[in-house]
Amino acid sequence: MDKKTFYITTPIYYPSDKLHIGHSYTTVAADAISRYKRLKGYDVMFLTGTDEHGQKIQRKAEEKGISPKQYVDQIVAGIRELWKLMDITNDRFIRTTDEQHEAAVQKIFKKLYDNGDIYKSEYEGMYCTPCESFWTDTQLVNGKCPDCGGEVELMKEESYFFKLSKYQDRLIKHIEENPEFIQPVSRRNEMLNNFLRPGLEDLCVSRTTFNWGIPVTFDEKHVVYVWIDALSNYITALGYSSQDDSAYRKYWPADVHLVGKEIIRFHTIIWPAMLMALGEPLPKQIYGHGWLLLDGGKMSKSKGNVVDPVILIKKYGLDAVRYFLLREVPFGSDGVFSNEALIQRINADLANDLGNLVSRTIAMISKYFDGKLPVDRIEGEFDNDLKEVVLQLPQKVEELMDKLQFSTALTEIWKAISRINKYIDETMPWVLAKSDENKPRLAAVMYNLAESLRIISILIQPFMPQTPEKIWHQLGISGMTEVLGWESTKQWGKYPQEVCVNKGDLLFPRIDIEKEMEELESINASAQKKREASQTKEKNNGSMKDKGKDKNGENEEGMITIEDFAMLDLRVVKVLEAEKVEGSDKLLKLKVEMGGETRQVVSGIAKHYTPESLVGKSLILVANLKPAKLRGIESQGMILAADSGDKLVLATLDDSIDSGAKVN
Ligand code: ME8
Repeated sequence: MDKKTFYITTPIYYPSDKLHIGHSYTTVAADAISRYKRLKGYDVMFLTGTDEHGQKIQRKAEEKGISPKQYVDQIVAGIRELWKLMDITNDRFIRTTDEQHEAAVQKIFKKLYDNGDIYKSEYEGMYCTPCESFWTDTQLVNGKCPDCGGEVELMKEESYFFKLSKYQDRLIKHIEENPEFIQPVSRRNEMLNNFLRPGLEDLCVSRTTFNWGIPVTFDEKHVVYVWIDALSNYITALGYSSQDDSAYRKYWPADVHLVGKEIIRFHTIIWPAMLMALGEPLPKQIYGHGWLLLDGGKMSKSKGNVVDPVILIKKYGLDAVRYFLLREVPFGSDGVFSNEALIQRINADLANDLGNLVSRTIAMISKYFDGKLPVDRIEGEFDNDLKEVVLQLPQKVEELMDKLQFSTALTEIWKAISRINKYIDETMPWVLAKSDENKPRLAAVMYNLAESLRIISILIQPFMPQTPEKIWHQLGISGMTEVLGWESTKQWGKYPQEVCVNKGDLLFPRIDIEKEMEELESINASAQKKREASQTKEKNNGSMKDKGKDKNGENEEGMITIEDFAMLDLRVVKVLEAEKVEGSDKLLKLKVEMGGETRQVVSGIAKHYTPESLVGKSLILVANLKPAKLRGIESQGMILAADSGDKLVLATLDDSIDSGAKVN
């Protein structure tokens, strides 16, 4: 019989080199569910990826003087590294710059157009670029974006529109008839009351003021609105509308789209309406989780606590970080992240409750029985109660995992761990060990502890991918698949007779909280310094981003060596021609002469210099900068300028030096 399938997605991430622990929240949760479903025997498809188009990315790349593709490539590589470090078991990683995705989005757009669900008109209204969202005047809060509180811009342009309003009634009906469709319930009510019932307006789904996006095939000056592009990933990743759509046929509709609460609106209104228009089935559930906040508000790498996932994992281990994320906050609600809370959880739950239980059990079996339990065992008081608690656990965990209640599932597991610890106090093995007569009873107590740990170690696998194997090694059952399957947790007595335990390292060493907080503070202070140094450096010279690193890739306080500097080929150039770049108020296209050679350079100086004022000027060019395309125009180098606040002045030279001369 074919296995049952389970398709789960995270949102696709905006490329950001400042990923903090909050960003990993959705992905770690999706990973826990995927692991759980695989353990239950499902054929799982777990999708994540990156959302790489849009004006925001184009602007960032322009600021850095590189092409958008160059910009996203380096960041996406970092995101993939992070997921590897976090042991994320995604089956697919989609990039919206993948050719297959782009082609499929073009087909989707065309199909919607051909069916009359997309039409051409003119857009005039407010747009928030950081959120890539359109807002009506009534939705703005004090004239600002209601999501991020940032400035919005007035946009007026010829655009294509999607007939979102046409789907309003069908959407309301679907949401009302399918209580599981939007979870948790509070988000469902919010969507119905705040957005759907007041009425939907048609959605502007193309842009002409920038070009870093997927072109509309039948009207090439338009690019597809990023959210139409991004949402489509959930089906294009499965081969929708491509030659091989077998994965689509196998896994769609998705079982769960896991998303942060701020983007639930896109997923529960725009996305289902698009699918209705395409005539495709709707996902079974969209789950909007809460945010991890810092005391002072939304998380950011530059505020008080150390929130860099790489540092946290290096210091405390992956499983501790994952445990914290999934345990600390009930899934669905907001919660506060702090380094102190993380350390307290590690000390109390991991070092004390679980870690101690494992090391005490192994130490006692080693001491009293030389590592191997005898067959001769006598059951006694407390045993039945312990077994009952441990054996009821798998079903409780399953019920909670099926509802994505990670935190409660872990709470239940830790309740059982407390019960097991209490069993040691009740049975007092150290007293039993005093007389040989009690050996069979002592053996039973030890067996029950080992067996309880076998069951616990299997159940924590979805949350903590590394610890179970360590426990199995210590229990002497590593690799014994017949006693390590998920279903084997429902049966008592599977811990094998013939094995020998192995003493191992402490699973979670206790942390001295005061010392640790001091260390974290100093890490934070030096990270802040580095950030400031690199911001200044980036501002002065966008292309220097990766230079100045020592052998370990670390930046020594933003310093570079003379060899690093010598890598730059700085040359005097003379401006021959200058003109504005169409559609951009920032960029100028220059033709410059460099010792007999001519070069074309695109430079972000249009707000500070008129094209005419530049002709004849001697400037400095970074001549060996890899060519990049800005607004589709190749730039062969970068002109040096100084900026301070709103002011920008080009580095100019007098005419006494020939063009082509080297600047040292
Ligand atoms: O929204 N706490 O991408 P994104 C919890 N590209 N979750 C957080 C968080 C925090 N402090 N910060 C971020 C996008 N997240 C779009 C999605 S999908 C078709 C397009 C979560 O990189 C956030 O809620 O801004 C979201 O689920 C994920 O990180 C990616 O956010």
